Parts: sequence; structure tokens; C-alpha cells
Amino acid sequence: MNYDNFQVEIDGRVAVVTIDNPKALNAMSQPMMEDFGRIMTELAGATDVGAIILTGSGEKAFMAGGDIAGMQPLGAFEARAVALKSQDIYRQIEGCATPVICAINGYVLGGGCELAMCCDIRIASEHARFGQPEIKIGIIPGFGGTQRLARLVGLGAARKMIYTGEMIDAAEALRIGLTDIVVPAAELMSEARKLAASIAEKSSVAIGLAKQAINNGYSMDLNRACAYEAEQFGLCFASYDQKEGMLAFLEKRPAKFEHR
Ligand code: CO8
Repeated sequence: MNYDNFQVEIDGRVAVVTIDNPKALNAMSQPMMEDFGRIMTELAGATDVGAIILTGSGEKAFMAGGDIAGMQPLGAFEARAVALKSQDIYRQIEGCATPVICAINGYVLGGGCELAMCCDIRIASEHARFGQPEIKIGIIPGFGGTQRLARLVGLGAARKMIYTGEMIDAAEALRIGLTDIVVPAAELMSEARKLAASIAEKSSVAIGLAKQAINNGYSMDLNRACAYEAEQFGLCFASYDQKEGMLAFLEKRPAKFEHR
């Protein structure tokens, strides 16, 4: 895969996608967002990829949001179309069977924070700074931020971030649940790779079913969600990996998953 503003590297069953727009702190323009969608579609469909890490180039930013220069002249209908298109790409990341880990190496703002919230697990460096600063430029979050932030950290903390536009540091993000892990900057990628490798070596079939059970069940009431979980649990037993995983346990040897 060859794109101007992204690097894609595959190491074993782990893919690393690096947003690379250093002159604007990895802010994403609309053409970049479209490329990003293509990359994620391709990786999500690759059976030899068991986990994806998203990160940003350099040490200063994961992604400082949408490209403000490109957005400034938009009219209302164009802005709505941009938001809907990007929301589709973000939803696709959230819904794809492959787990996505966001390795946050600095500023994670606006559309960047909204992207991070679509990922399965967020791991941040100690110097990461989180924010939804849209209010400061006269707009509101448009890539799912008003919805996912409130669901993730609760209404009060979400309102505070969205109404003030102020950034919070990694420790505060950990406290409110906006990141799951915080590590020193020098250890960010090695920790993200360790986590991704640990996921990617498991059965992709079971991981995909677990992701669906968690994500789809989250918006259901508990009874319906548990019934849905039972369906996903049952489906595991249609896989080669379930037979192999249980047989390997009984034979006291490591399982050799084939992700089918
Ligand atoms: N867009 C375009 N350029 C940017 C952006 C951005 N989001 N962020 C930074 N840059 C550029 C700066 O303009 C600057 O360029 P230049 O060197 O040419 O002047 C360069 O990156 C470096 O930035 P700074 O000099 O500002 O670096 P500082 O260390 O002083 O400050 C900050 C870093 C605090 C991150 C600061 O750059 C900043 O506040 N950036 C803007 C952050 C922001 O507001 N993000 C939200 C954008 S809006 C968004 O994401 C909403 C998407 C949903 C829209 C849906 C409807 C269309």
C-alpha cells in the first residue's frame, strides 16, 4: 500500500498504520480521510492481519483533528456531507472484526480524539493531550464526538470537554476512561505492539465474535445483550479454532489456531 500521508507496515499478524502529515501535526484533510478509509477497508479484509495499530508520525501528535484550512470555506451542506462520510469511515473501524489499538503519541484533538474513540483499546504516552477543541473555532464535534465521548466518559465529563474545548492530560484521560493505558513515551510503540501481538495470536474468529458481542450488545438491554452473546458463543463452535483450542488444552499443548 502506497499513500502520501500514511505508512502501512505489516509485521507478522500486526499491521501498523501511521498518519503522516507532519506539517500540520497529522491533521487530516478530506482526501487523506478517503485514503485512510481505503487503507482500513483493505486491512480489515486481510485474513492474515489479526490486529491493527493506529499511530501518528513524530513525537508531537497522533492527530490534531480535521484540516481547518480545508474546512474553513465549506458551506453547510458540504460540511454535513464531510461529516457523514467521515462518520462512515469511523463506524467501519469501530465495527470491523479486527481489533484496532490506538497508540496516542501526543495531541489527540477533534477528529483525532473521535478516531481514537472508535478504536478498541487506547494506549497513550504520558505526554498525550486529549481534547475536543471545536468550540474554539465556532463548530461542534462532527465525527461522532458528541455521542461517543458521552458514552465513554459520562455526560458531565463530556460536556466539560466539549463546552470548554480545553485539553486534558493523559492522567486525567485515564481517570475518566478516555484512555485505557498510559505509558512513558519511549515505551508506547513496544507496549502497543506487545498488546497487538497478544491479540493477533488468538483465534481471529473468536476475537471477531467477541468484538461484535461487546460492541453490538452495548446498546441493547442486558437480557437481549446476553441472548445475543449466547448466539455469538454458539457460533464459536462452528470454527476449526474452537475444536483445536479445546483439544490443545486437553492434550496439554499450545493451540495452533488457523483463524477459521
Ligand atoms: N488543521 C490544520 N492545520 C493544523 C491543525 C489543524 N487541525 N493543527 C495544527 N495545524 C498546523 C498549524 O497551523 C501549524 O502550521 P504552520 O506551521 O504552517 O503555522 C502547524 O500545524 C503546527 O501547529 P502550531 O504551530 O499551532 O503548534 P503548537 O505546538 O503551537 O500548537 C496545537 C499545537 C495546540 C495542537 C495547535 O496546533 C492547535 O490548536 N491546533 C488545532 C487543533 C484543533 O482545533 N483541532 C480540531 C480541528 S476541527 C476537527 O477536527 C473537527 C472535525 C469534524 C468536522 C466535521 C465537519 C466538517
